Amino acid sequence: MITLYDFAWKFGQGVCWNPHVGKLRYCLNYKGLQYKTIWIEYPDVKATIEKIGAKSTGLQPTGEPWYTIPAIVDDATGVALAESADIVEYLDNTYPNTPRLIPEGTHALQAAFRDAFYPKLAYYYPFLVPITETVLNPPSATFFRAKYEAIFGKKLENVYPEGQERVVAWNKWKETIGGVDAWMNKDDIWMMGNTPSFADFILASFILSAKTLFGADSQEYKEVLEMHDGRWGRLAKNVERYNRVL
Ligand SMILES: N[C@@H](CCC(=O)N[C@@H](CS)C(=O)NCC(=O)O)C(=O)O
Repeated sequence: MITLYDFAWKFGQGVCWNPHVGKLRYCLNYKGLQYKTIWIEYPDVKATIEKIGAKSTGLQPTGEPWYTIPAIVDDATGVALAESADIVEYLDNTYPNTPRLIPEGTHALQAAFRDAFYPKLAYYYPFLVPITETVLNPPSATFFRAKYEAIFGKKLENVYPEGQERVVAWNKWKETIGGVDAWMNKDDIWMMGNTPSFADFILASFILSAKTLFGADSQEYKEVLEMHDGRWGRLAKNVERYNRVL
């Protein structure tokens, strides 16, 4: 059995709201692998990763190691991993009879996608971060607020752009994510053409988490779905079937 570590939130267990964990959850569901979820709070990530014997995934601005989830432990092999890209490679190699997340021959392209994609989220974070703090349980909310107020250099209440600033900021977000739309053939749903891959699940997790965080009827979610002639709306519809919590 595989154990997946996910973040708890205020609205009960059983909902995957965090885009970073969501992308990996879609991968597990797409492969049809059985797994269970352990829900943890932000301040417990480091201790959890150390306990399972996985590694830090990067460095914090202070130079200290950065511990993140998603993380998995696979009882079948005894392997414990954090860093979704490593987990995905591991799943493809360990469970070769399941659909591949990194299609044969696309390792470098998928890595290049991630490098080019994540910076494009920069204009989205001022929208996403303040709402995220409001869905967390108190210990996580305190941790998350401290971290992002230091990054933004202001109170979280002043991060979401208002009025004309919102129009400008949203247009910048739409323009940058439009770069991904421009990479793709007009009628393709999937980044690799006719098959889903890890790249699609990364992108889709940021779209579908807007539904969970802002709400299905929110302006933010509707605006994301409508971007680029409904491109992300079609992607969301196609990935929704993998948005299940085991
Ligand atoms: N490169 C990592 C990034 C994962 C990531 O950013 N996780 C965040 C989700 S909010 C996290 O665990 N943050 C914990 C923290 O900032 O202390 C992956 O793709 O697995």
